[in-house]
Amino acid sequence: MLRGVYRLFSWEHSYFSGKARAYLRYKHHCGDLGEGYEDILATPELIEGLLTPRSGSGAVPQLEAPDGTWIQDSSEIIDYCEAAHPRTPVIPDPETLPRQCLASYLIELLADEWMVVPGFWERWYFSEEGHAFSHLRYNEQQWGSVIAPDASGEQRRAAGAAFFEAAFGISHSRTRPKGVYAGLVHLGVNERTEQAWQASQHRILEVLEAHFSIHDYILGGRPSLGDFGLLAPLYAHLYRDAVSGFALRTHFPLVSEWVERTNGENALNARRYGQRLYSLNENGNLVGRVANTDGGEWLPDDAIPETLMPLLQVFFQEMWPVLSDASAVLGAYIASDAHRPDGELPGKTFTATPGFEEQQTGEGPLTHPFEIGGIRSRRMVVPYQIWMLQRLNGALGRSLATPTGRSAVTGLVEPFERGEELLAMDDLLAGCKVRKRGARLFSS
Ligand SMILES: N[C@@H](CCC(=O)N[C@@H](CS)C(=O)NCC(=O)O)C(=O)O
Repeated sequence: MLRGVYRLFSWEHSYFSGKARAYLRYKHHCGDLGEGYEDILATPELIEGLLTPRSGSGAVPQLEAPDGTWIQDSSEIIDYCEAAHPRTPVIPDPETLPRQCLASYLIELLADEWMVVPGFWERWYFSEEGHAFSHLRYNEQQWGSVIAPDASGEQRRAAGAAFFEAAFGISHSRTRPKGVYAGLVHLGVNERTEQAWQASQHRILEVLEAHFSIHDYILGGRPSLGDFGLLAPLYAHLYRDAVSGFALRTHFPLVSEWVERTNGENALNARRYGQRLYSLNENGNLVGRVANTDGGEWLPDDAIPETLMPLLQVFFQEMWPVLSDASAVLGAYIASDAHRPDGELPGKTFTATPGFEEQQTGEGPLTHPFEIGGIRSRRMVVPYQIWMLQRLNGALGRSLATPTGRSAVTGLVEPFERGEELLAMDDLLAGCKVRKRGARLFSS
Protein backbone atom coordinates (compact mmCIF):
# COMPACT_ATOMS: atom_id res chain seq x y z
CA MET A 1 0.00 0.00 0.00
CA LEU A 2 1.29 3.47 -0.89
CA ARG A 3 1.89 5.80 2.06
CA GLY A 4 1.51 9.55 1.88
CA VAL A 5 -1.09 11.95 0.62
CA TYR A 6 -2.56 11.91 -2.90
CA ARG A 7 -3.06 15.23 -4.61
CA LEU A 8 -6.18 15.62 -6.70
CA PHE A 9 -6.21 18.58 -9.08
CA SER A 10 -9.82 19.42 -9.83
CA TRP A 11 -12.62 21.95 -10.12
CA GLU A 12 -15.85 21.69 -8.17
CA HIS A 13 -17.81 22.49 -11.33
CA SER A 14 -16.17 19.84 -13.50
CA TYR A 15 -17.98 16.77 -14.72
CA PHE A 16 -15.18 14.25 -14.29
CA SER A 17 -13.78 15.87 -11.13
CA GLY A 18 -17.03 15.06 -9.33
CA LYS A 19 -16.59 11.41 -10.20
CA ALA A 20 -12.94 11.16 -9.09
CA ARG A 21 -13.43 13.21 -5.93
CA ALA A 22 -16.38 11.18 -4.66
CA TYR A 23 -14.44 8.00 -5.35
CA LEU A 24 -11.39 9.19 -3.38
CA ARG A 25 -13.62 10.43 -0.57
CA TYR A 26 -15.30 7.03 -0.36
CA LYS A 27 -12.01 5.12 -0.31
CA HIS A 28 -10.65 7.46 2.36
CA HIS A 29 -13.85 7.12 4.37
CA CYS A 30 -13.37 3.32 4.25
CA GLY A 31 -9.81 3.80 5.56
CA ASP A 32 -8.50 2.43 2.26
CA LEU A 33 -6.53 5.32 0.74
CA GLY A 34 -3.34 5.38 2.77
CA GLU A 35 -3.03 8.80 4.33
CA GLY A 36 -5.80 10.26 2.19
CA TYR A 37 -5.84 13.05 -0.36
CA GLU A 38 -5.76 16.78 -0.73
CA ASP A 39 -8.19 18.35 -3.18
CA ILE A 40 -6.38 21.19 -4.95
CA LEU A 41 -8.11 23.80 -7.10
CA ALA A 42 -6.56 23.48 -10.57
CA THR A 43 -5.96 27.15 -11.31
CA PRO A 44 -4.59 28.30 -14.70
CA GLU A 45 -1.16 28.68 -13.07
CA LEU A 46 -1.13 25.00 -12.01
CA ILE A 47 -2.61 23.84 -15.31
CA GLU A 48 0.07 25.57 -17.29
CA GLY A 49 3.01 24.88 -15.00
CA LEU A 50 2.19 21.40 -13.75
CA LEU A 51 -0.74 19.49 -15.27
CA THR A 52 -0.01 20.13 -18.94
CA PRO A 53 3.71 19.36 -18.72
CA ARG A 54 2.99 16.16 -16.77
CA SER A 55 0.15 14.71 -18.87
CA GLY A 56 0.03 16.59 -22.15
CA SER A 57 -3.35 18.07 -21.26
CA GLY A 58 -4.84 20.67 -19.00
CA ALA A 59 -8.01 18.64 -18.52
CA VAL A 60 -9.11 17.90 -14.97
CA PRO A 61 -9.13 15.81 -12.87
CA GLN A 62 -5.51 14.73 -12.57
CA LEU A 63 -3.92 12.93 -9.64
CA GLU A 64 -0.43 12.80 -8.22
CA ALA A 65 0.21 9.67 -6.19
CA PRO A 66 2.39 9.85 -3.06
CA ASP A 67 5.31 8.34 -5.00
CA GLY A 68 5.06 11.02 -7.69
CA THR A 69 3.21 8.88 -10.28
CA TRP A 70 1.00 11.15 -12.37
CA ILE A 71 -2.44 9.99 -13.51
CA GLN A 72 -4.70 11.80 -15.97
CA ASP A 73 -8.27 10.64 -16.43
CA SER A 74 -11.00 9.78 -13.95
CA SER A 75 -11.14 6.13 -15.04
CA GLU A 76 -7.39 5.70 -14.76
CA ILE A 77 -7.43 7.41 -11.37
CA ILE A 78 -9.91 4.80 -10.18
CA ASP A 79 -7.97 1.92 -11.76
CA TYR A 80 -4.71 3.12 -10.25
CA CYS A 81 -6.12 3.52 -6.74
CA GLU A 82 -8.02 0.23 -6.94
CA ALA A 83 -4.74 -1.57 -7.70
CA ALA A 84 -2.87 0.27 -4.93
CA HIS A 85 -5.69 -0.04 -2.34
CA PRO A 86 -7.61 -3.25 -3.01
CA ARG A 87 -9.22 -3.78 0.42
CA THR A 88 -12.59 -2.17 -0.41
CA PRO A 89 -12.98 -2.60 -4.16
CA VAL A 90 -15.46 -0.54 -6.16
CA ILE A 91 -15.13 -2.67 -9.30
CA PRO A 92 -16.72 -6.11 -8.90
CA ASP A 93 -14.23 -8.87 -9.68
CA PRO A 94 -14.68 -9.99 -13.32
CA GLU A 95 -14.05 -13.64 -12.46
CA THR A 96 -16.27 -14.07 -9.43
CA LEU A 97 -18.84 -11.31 -10.11
CA PRO A 98 -18.99 -11.18 -13.92
CA ARG A 99 -22.47 -9.70 -14.23
CA GLN A 100 -21.99 -6.97 -11.67
CA CYS A 101 -18.60 -6.20 -13.18
CA LEU A 102 -19.97 -5.81 -16.70
CA ALA A 103 -22.94 -3.75 -15.54
CA SER A 104 -20.55 -1.43 -13.67
CA TYR A 105 -18.38 -0.76 -16.70
CA LEU A 106 -21.38 -0.27 -19.00
CA ILE A 107 -22.98 2.23 -16.68
CA GLU A 108 -19.70 4.11 -16.25
CA LEU A 109 -19.40 4.34 -20.04
CA LEU A 110 -23.00 5.46 -20.48
CA ALA A 111 -22.59 8.10 -17.78
CA ASP A 112 -19.17 9.35 -18.88
CA GLU A 113 -19.65 9.50 -22.59
CA TRP A 114 -23.39 9.51 -23.42
CA MET A 115 -25.02 11.42 -20.58
CA VAL A 116 -22.26 13.97 -21.05
CA VAL A 117 -24.17 15.36 -24.01
CA PRO A 118 -27.43 16.35 -22.29
CA GLY A 119 -25.56 17.27 -19.09
CA PHE A 120 -23.23 19.57 -20.97
CA TRP A 121 -26.24 20.96 -22.87
CA GLU A 122 -28.09 21.85 -19.63
CA ARG A 123 -25.18 23.93 -18.37
CA TRP A 124 -24.71 25.91 -21.54
CA TYR A 125 -28.29 26.22 -22.75
CA PHE A 126 -29.32 27.82 -19.46
CA SER A 127 -26.30 30.12 -19.66
CA GLU A 128 -27.45 31.63 -22.97
CA GLU A 129 -29.43 34.84 -23.17
CA GLY A 130 -33.11 34.69 -23.83
CA HIS A 131 -34.38 31.65 -21.91
CA ALA A 132 -36.92 32.00 -19.13
CA PHE A 133 -34.51 30.52 -16.56
CA SER A 134 -30.79 31.23 -16.39
CA HIS A 135 -27.88 30.14 -14.25
CA LEU A 136 -25.45 32.32 -16.18
CA ARG A 137 -24.43 34.38 -13.12
CA TYR A 138 -23.81 31.30 -11.00
CA ASN A 139 -21.89 29.71 -13.84
CA GLU A 140 -19.75 32.82 -14.32
CA GLN A 141 -19.01 32.78 -10.60
CA GLN A 142 -18.01 29.12 -10.44
CA TRP A 143 -15.70 29.44 -13.47
CA GLY A 144 -14.36 32.83 -12.36
CA SER A 145 -13.36 31.40 -8.98
CA VAL A 146 -10.94 29.12 -10.85
CA ILE A 147 -9.79 31.63 -13.44
CA ALA A 148 -9.12 34.52 -11.04
CA PRO A 149 -8.99 32.92 -7.58
CA ASP A 150 -7.33 35.90 -5.89
CA ALA A 151 -9.70 38.55 -7.24
CA SER A 152 -12.66 40.04 -5.36
CA GLY A 153 -16.07 38.42 -5.76
CA GLU A 154 -17.30 40.83 -8.42
CA GLN A 155 -14.02 40.58 -10.28
CA ARG A 156 -14.17 36.80 -10.17
CA ARG A 157 -17.59 36.87 -11.81
CA ALA A 158 -16.36 39.38 -14.39
CA ALA A 159 -13.42 37.08 -15.17
CA GLY A 160 -15.86 34.20 -15.74
CA ALA A 161 -18.01 36.38 -18.01
CA ALA A 162 -15.00 37.58 -20.01
CA PHE A 163 -13.81 34.00 -20.43
CA PHE A 164 -17.23 32.81 -21.64
CA GLU A 165 -17.18 35.52 -24.31
CA ALA A 166 -13.58 35.01 -25.38
CA ALA A 167 -13.51 31.22 -25.36
CA PHE A 168 -17.12 30.27 -26.09
CA GLY A 169 -18.52 33.35 -27.87
CA ILE A 170 -21.51 33.07 -25.55
CA SER A 171 -23.33 36.12 -26.98
CA HIS A 172 -23.48 34.51 -30.43
CA SER A 173 -23.68 30.86 -29.37
CA ARG A 174 -26.36 29.94 -31.91
CA THR A 175 -25.10 31.81 -34.94
CA ARG A 176 -21.34 31.24 -34.62
CA PRO A 177 -20.89 28.42 -32.11
CA LYS A 178 -17.44 28.27 -30.56
CA GLY A 179 -15.80 26.36 -27.67
CA VAL A 180 -18.43 24.49 -25.65
CA TYR A 181 -21.20 25.51 -28.09
CA ALA A 182 -19.24 24.12 -31.02
CA GLY A 183 -18.54 21.02 -28.93
CA LEU A 184 -22.26 20.37 -28.52
CA VAL A 185 -22.65 20.50 -32.30
CA HIS A 186 -19.69 18.13 -32.75
CA LEU A 187 -21.37 15.69 -30.36
CA GLY A 188 -24.60 15.72 -32.37
CA VAL A 189 -26.68 18.43 -30.70
CA ASN A 190 -28.58 20.82 -32.94
CA GLU A 191 -32.05 22.26 -33.12
CA ARG A 192 -33.43 19.00 -34.50
CA THR A 193 -31.87 16.68 -31.91
CA GLU A 194 -31.85 18.91 -28.80
CA GLN A 195 -35.21 17.64 -27.54
CA ALA A 196 -34.31 14.01 -28.22
CA TRP A 197 -31.16 14.32 -26.11
CA GLN A 198 -33.26 15.86 -23.36
CA ALA A 199 -35.74 13.00 -23.62
CA SER A 200 -32.88 10.51 -23.30
CA GLN A 201 -31.78 12.20 -20.10
CA HIS A 202 -35.30 12.19 -18.69
CA ARG A 203 -35.71 8.54 -19.49
CA ILE A 204 -32.50 7.77 -17.56
CA LEU A 205 -33.53 9.93 -14.61
CA GLU A 206 -36.89 8.19 -14.42
CA VAL A 207 -35.18 4.81 -14.37
CA LEU A 208 -32.84 5.98 -11.63
CA GLU A 209 -35.65 7.49 -9.56
CA ALA A 210 -37.36 4.08 -9.54
CA HIS A 211 -34.11 2.27 -8.77
CA PHE A 212 -33.12 4.48 -5.84
CA SER A 213 -36.50 3.97 -4.30
CA ILE A 214 -35.39 0.41 -3.56
CA HIS A 215 -31.59 0.46 -3.44
CA ASP A 216 -29.25 3.11 -2.05
CA TYR A 217 -26.67 2.52 -4.78
CA ILE A 218 -26.46 0.98 -8.23
CA LEU A 219 -25.62 -2.56 -7.08
CA GLY A 220 -27.32 -2.50 -3.67
CA GLY A 221 -26.19 -0.94 -0.41
CA ARG A 222 -22.59 -0.06 -1.24
CA PRO A 223 -21.18 2.20 -3.96
CA SER A 224 -19.43 0.83 -7.04
CA LEU A 225 -17.90 2.12 -10.27
CA GLY A 226 -21.34 2.70 -11.79
CA ASP A 227 -22.25 5.08 -8.96
CA PHE A 228 -19.10 7.15 -9.35
CA GLY A 229 -19.57 7.19 -13.11
CA LEU A 230 -23.12 8.45 -12.79
CA LEU A 231 -22.03 11.15 -10.42
CA ALA A 232 -20.10 12.76 -13.30
CA PRO A 233 -23.22 14.09 -15.04
CA LEU A 234 -25.29 14.20 -11.92
CA TYR A 235 -23.12 16.22 -9.56
CA ALA A 236 -21.63 19.26 -11.27
CA HIS A 237 -24.11 19.77 -14.09
CA LEU A 238 -27.45 18.36 -12.99
CA TYR A 239 -27.29 18.87 -9.22
CA ARG A 240 -25.12 21.93 -8.64
CA ASP A 241 -25.98 24.12 -11.62
CA ALA A 242 -28.94 26.20 -10.56
CA VAL A 243 -31.60 25.66 -13.23
CA SER A 244 -30.91 21.96 -13.71
CA GLY A 245 -30.40 21.58 -9.95
CA PHE A 246 -33.85 23.04 -9.27
CA ALA A 247 -35.41 20.68 -11.81
CA LEU A 248 -33.54 17.67 -10.43
CA ARG A 249 -34.55 18.33 -6.84
CA THR A 250 -38.14 19.08 -7.87
CA HIS A 251 -38.77 16.18 -10.23
CA PHE A 252 -36.25 13.58 -9.07
CA PRO A 253 -35.86 13.90 -5.31
CA LEU A 254 -34.54 10.35 -4.89
CA VAL A 255 -31.85 10.92 -7.49
CA SER A 256 -30.97 14.17 -5.70
CA GLU A 257 -30.71 12.30 -2.42
CA TRP A 258 -28.46 9.69 -4.07
CA VAL A 259 -26.21 12.52 -5.37
CA GLU A 260 -25.72 13.69 -1.79
CA ARG A 261 -25.18 10.13 -0.57
CA THR A 262 -22.64 9.26 -3.27
CA ASN A 263 -20.85 12.60 -3.11
CA GLY A 264 -20.53 11.83 0.60
CA GLU A 265 -20.62 15.36 1.97
CA ASN A 266 -23.50 17.04 3.82
CA ALA A 267 -25.35 13.79 3.50
CA LEU A 268 -26.72 13.01 6.95
CA ASN A 269 -30.33 12.64 5.78
CA ALA A 270 -29.22 10.91 2.61
CA ARG A 271 -27.46 8.09 4.52
CA ARG A 272 -23.84 8.26 3.48
CA TYR A 273 -22.23 4.84 3.10
CA GLY A 274 -21.39 3.29 6.45
CA GLN A 275 -23.62 5.63 8.41
CA ARG A 276 -25.55 4.09 11.27
CA LEU A 277 -29.13 4.72 12.29
CA TYR A 278 -29.93 4.57 15.98
CA SER A 279 -32.82 3.44 18.10
CA LEU A 280 -33.21 3.37 21.84
CA ASN A 281 -33.40 0.10 23.71
CA GLU A 282 -35.57 -0.49 26.76
CA ASN A 283 -32.94 1.18 28.97
CA GLY A 284 -32.90 4.27 26.79
CA ASN A 285 -29.45 3.45 25.38
CA LEU A 286 -28.48 4.03 21.75
CA VAL A 287 -28.39 0.92 19.62
CA GLY A 288 -26.95 1.32 16.14
CA ARG A 289 -27.82 -0.48 12.92
CA VAL A 290 -26.72 -0.35 9.29
CA ALA A 291 -28.48 2.57 7.61
CA ASN A 292 -27.97 1.58 3.98
CA THR A 293 -30.27 -0.75 2.08
CA ASP A 294 -29.31 -4.33 1.30
CA GLY A 295 -27.32 -4.63 4.53
CA GLY A 296 -24.80 -2.12 3.17
CA GLU A 297 -23.55 -4.62 0.55
CA TRP A 298 -23.85 -5.32 -3.17
CA LEU A 299 -26.62 -7.78 -3.88
CA PRO A 300 -25.54 -11.36 -3.17
CA ASP A 301 -24.81 -13.98 -5.85
CA ASP A 302 -23.71 -11.49 -8.50
CA ALA A 303 -27.33 -10.43 -8.90
CA ILE A 304 -28.26 -7.39 -10.98
CA PRO A 305 -31.10 -5.40 -9.41
CA GLU A 306 -34.16 -5.72 -11.62
CA THR A 307 -34.60 -1.95 -11.58
CA LEU A 308 -31.19 -1.58 -13.24
CA MET A 309 -32.12 -3.48 -16.38
CA PRO A 310 -33.89 -0.48 -17.98
CA LEU A 311 -30.66 1.50 -17.61
CA LEU A 312 -28.72 -1.17 -19.46
CA GLN A 313 -31.50 -1.09 -22.02
CA VAL A 314 -30.74 2.59 -22.64
CA PHE A 315 -27.09 1.68 -23.19
CA PHE A 316 -27.88 -1.01 -25.75
CA GLN A 317 -30.61 0.95 -27.50
CA GLU A 318 -29.01 4.38 -27.71
CA MET A 319 -25.27 4.19 -27.15
CA TRP A 320 -24.14 0.80 -28.41
CA PRO A 321 -25.08 1.46 -32.09
CA VAL A 322 -23.03 4.68 -31.91
CA LEU A 323 -20.02 2.96 -30.34
CA SER A 324 -20.20 0.17 -32.86
CA ASP A 325 -20.37 2.54 -35.85
CA ALA A 326 -17.69 4.82 -34.39
CA SER A 327 -15.33 1.81 -34.02
CA ALA A 328 -15.74 0.98 -37.70
CA VAL A 329 -15.21 4.59 -38.77
CA LEU A 330 -12.13 4.90 -36.57
CA GLY A 331 -10.76 1.62 -37.95
CA ALA A 332 -11.18 2.87 -41.52
CA TYR A 333 -9.49 6.17 -40.64
CA ILE A 334 -6.53 4.41 -38.98
CA ALA A 335 -6.12 2.17 -42.03
CA SER A 336 -6.30 5.10 -44.46
CA ASP A 337 -3.50 7.23 -45.85
CA ALA A 338 -4.77 10.14 -43.77
CA HIS A 339 -3.25 8.49 -40.67
CA ARG A 340 0.30 7.34 -40.18
CA PRO A 341 0.87 4.07 -38.26
CA ASP A 342 0.95 4.63 -34.47
CA GLY A 343 0.10 8.28 -35.10
CA GLU A 344 -1.85 10.54 -32.79
CA LEU A 345 -5.65 10.49 -32.57
CA PRO A 346 -7.99 13.13 -31.16
CA GLY A 347 -8.01 12.94 -27.35
CA LYS A 348 -10.89 15.12 -26.22
CA THR A 349 -14.48 14.29 -25.27
CA PHE A 350 -16.26 17.64 -25.14
CA THR A 351 -15.13 19.16 -28.44
CA ALA A 352 -13.18 18.29 -31.57
CA THR A 353 -9.50 18.13 -30.61
CA PRO A 354 -7.37 21.08 -31.78
CA GLY A 355 -5.56 19.97 -34.92
CA PHE A 356 -8.33 17.49 -35.82
CA GLU A 357 -11.18 19.94 -36.47
CA GLU A 358 -11.30 19.15 -40.16
CA GLN A 359 -11.54 15.41 -39.54
CA GLN A 360 -14.05 15.63 -36.67
CA THR A 361 -16.50 18.19 -38.06
CA GLY A 362 -18.83 18.50 -41.05
CA GLU A 363 -18.57 15.36 -43.16
CA GLY A 364 -14.96 14.73 -42.06
CA PRO A 365 -13.50 11.18 -41.97
CA LEU A 366 -13.89 11.09 -38.18
CA THR A 367 -17.63 11.80 -38.19
CA HIS A 368 -20.54 9.43 -38.71
CA PRO A 369 -24.33 9.39 -38.91
CA PHE A 370 -26.18 8.41 -35.76
CA GLU A 371 -29.70 8.38 -34.40
CA ILE A 372 -31.21 9.72 -31.20
CA GLY A 373 -34.91 9.32 -30.45
CA GLY A 374 -35.56 8.36 -34.06
CA ILE A 375 -33.88 11.51 -35.44
CA ARG A 376 -30.86 11.05 -37.68
CA SER A 377 -27.96 13.42 -37.41
CA ARG A 378 -24.15 13.39 -37.46
CA ARG A 379 -21.48 13.50 -34.79
CA MET A 380 -17.75 13.13 -34.31
CA VAL A 381 -15.92 9.95 -33.43
CA VAL A 382 -14.43 10.19 -29.94
CA PRO A 383 -11.47 7.78 -29.87
CA TYR A 384 -11.39 8.01 -26.08
CA GLN A 385 -14.68 6.08 -26.08
CA ILE A 386 -12.97 3.28 -27.97
CA TRP A 387 -10.21 3.30 -25.36
CA MET A 388 -12.92 2.91 -22.70
CA LEU A 389 -14.44 0.02 -24.64
CA GLN A 390 -11.03 -1.65 -24.79
CA ARG A 391 -10.66 -1.25 -21.04
CA LEU A 392 -14.11 -2.78 -20.53
CA ASN A 393 -13.25 -5.56 -22.95
CA GLY A 394 -10.16 -6.41 -20.91
CA ALA A 395 -12.33 -7.13 -17.87
CA LEU A 396 -14.96 -8.86 -20.00
CA GLY A 397 -12.30 -11.17 -21.43
CA ARG A 398 -11.50 -12.36 -17.92
CA SER A 399 -15.20 -13.03 -17.28
CA LEU A 400 -15.62 -14.93 -20.54
CA ALA A 401 -12.59 -17.12 -19.90
CA THR A 402 -14.56 -19.62 -17.79
CA PRO A 403 -17.74 -21.47 -18.77
CA THR A 404 -19.60 -20.14 -15.71
CA GLY A 405 -18.47 -16.59 -16.39
CA ARG A 406 -19.46 -16.85 -20.05
CA SER A 407 -22.86 -18.21 -19.21
CA ALA A 408 -23.46 -15.50 -16.58
CA VAL A 409 -22.51 -12.70 -18.97
CA THR A 410 -24.46 -14.21 -21.86
CA GLY A 411 -27.54 -14.41 -19.65
CA LEU A 412 -27.18 -10.73 -18.79
CA VAL A 413 -26.80 -9.38 -22.33
CA GLU A 414 -29.13 -11.80 -24.17
CA PRO A 415 -32.38 -9.93 -23.42
CA PHE A 416 -31.10 -6.80 -25.18
CA GLU A 417 -31.26 -6.31 -28.91
CA ARG A 418 -27.65 -6.47 -30.17
CA GLY A 419 -26.58 -7.32 -26.59
CA GLU A 420 -24.67 -10.40 -27.74
CA GLU A 421 -22.47 -8.24 -29.97
CA LEU A 422 -20.64 -7.38 -26.78
CA LEU A 423 -19.33 -10.93 -26.64
CA ALA A 424 -17.55 -10.41 -29.97
CA MET A 425 -15.88 -7.16 -29.07
CA ASP A 426 -12.41 -8.53 -29.82
CA ASP A 427 -13.34 -8.50 -33.51
CA LEU A 428 -14.95 -5.09 -33.38
CA LEU A 429 -11.91 -3.52 -31.72
CA ALA A 430 -9.24 -5.36 -33.69
CA GLY A 431 -8.94 -2.65 -36.34
CA CYS A 432 -9.06 0.37 -34.06
CA LYS A 433 -6.66 -0.26 -31.19
CA VAL A 434 -6.01 2.86 -29.17
CA ARG A 435 -3.05 3.49 -26.87
CA LYS A 436 -3.23 6.14 -24.15
CA ARG A 437 -0.12 7.99 -23.00
CA GLY A 438 -0.92 10.63 -20.40
CA ALA A 439 -3.88 12.38 -21.96
CA ARG A 440 -2.84 11.70 -25.54
CA LEU A 441 -4.20 8.91 -27.68
CA PHE A 442 -2.43 7.05 -30.48
CA SER A 443 -3.33 4.16 -32.75
CA SER A 444 -1.40 0.99 -32.00
N1 LIG B 1 -11.88 11.40 -19.91
C1 LIG B 1 -11.37 12.41 -19.03
C2 LIG B 1 -12.03 13.72 -19.38
C3 LIG B 1 -11.50 14.94 -18.67
C4 LIG B 1 -12.17 16.22 -19.16
O1 LIG B 1 -12.63 16.31 -20.29
N2 LIG B 1 -12.23 17.22 -18.27
C5 LIG B 1 -12.83 18.49 -18.58
C6 LIG B 1 -13.55 19.02 -17.37
S1 LIG B 1 -14.76 17.91 -16.75
C7 LIG B 1 -11.76 19.50 -18.90
O2 LIG B 1 -10.87 19.71 -18.11
N3 LIG B 1 -11.82 20.14 -20.05
C8 LIG B 1 -10.89 21.18 -20.43
C9 LIG B 1 -9.83 20.68 -21.34
O3 LIG B 1 -10.00 19.60 -21.96
O4 LIG B 1 -8.81 21.36 -21.45
C10 LIG B 1 -11.67 11.96 -17.60
O5 LIG B 1 -12.39 10.99 -17.40
O6 LIG B 1 -11.09 12.52 -16.67
